[in-house]
Amino acid sequence: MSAFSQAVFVCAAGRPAELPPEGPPEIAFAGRSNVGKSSAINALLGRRRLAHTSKTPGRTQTINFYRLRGEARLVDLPGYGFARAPQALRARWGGLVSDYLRSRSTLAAVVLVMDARHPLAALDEQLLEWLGGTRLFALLTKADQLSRTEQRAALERVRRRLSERAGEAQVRLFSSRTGLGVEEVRELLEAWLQAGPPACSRNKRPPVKGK
Ligand SMILES: Nc1nc2c(ncn2[C@@H]2O[C@H](COP(=O)(O)OP(=O)(O)OP(=O)(O)O)[C@@H](O)[C@H]2O)c(=O)[nH]1
Ligand SMILES: [Mg+2]
Repeated sequence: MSAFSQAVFVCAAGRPAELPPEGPPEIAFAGRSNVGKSSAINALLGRRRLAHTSKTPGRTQTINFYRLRGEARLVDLPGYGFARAPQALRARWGGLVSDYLRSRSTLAAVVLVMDARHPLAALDEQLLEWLGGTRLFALLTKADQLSRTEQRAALERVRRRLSERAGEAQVRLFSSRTGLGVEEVRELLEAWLQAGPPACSRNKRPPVKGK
């Protein structure tokens, strides 16, 4: 049976003090607001509404932890770049997310979720740079909105960009709506979880600008 079946919600952290203790390996889903992070988690877990989703950007406001079979966790992060959120809120989410990504020693990989129609936006590039050699999975969501030709072009563009960085990386087209990529992404993430955090890539990250 897949590690992704029968997942359960563990907790939501709105402040660093509310994060659950480090333990099992974690895979965190990061990306701009509204790209489909929470929807991707639901699709991978085979659940419709375990993670809350919304048409309006800024739905996920806490770091939400889901436990898989065998203890590993998927982690749903608040999105970045939500321009209409008040400055104070944006600063709080940004701080919470960057602290988590920077300091979590049990982080096995980051899934960078991007809209396949416009991947590698400025904030995605910033995150990429900042993550250094962290093991990375680029998920090009909403691929159902693109033609085959456009899908191939997006995939190629992101693949080329990721080949320039240090650290292991994968990229796949994905659709929470049609199920495109779901099974394959599950299998690859499961393999990464079994492998645990890579030995030294976490040390390669440069300090965060402005912190
Ligand atoms: N067409 C299409 N729409 C999608 C897909 N995935 C998500 N959506 C839609 O995109 C919107 C945002 O989805 P969410 O999963 O809430 O996005 P999020 O990245 O978690 O957003 P925040 O929590 O605000 O950062 C919703 O209206 C979803 O129905 C997809 O694969 N295809
Ligand atoms: Mg969300």
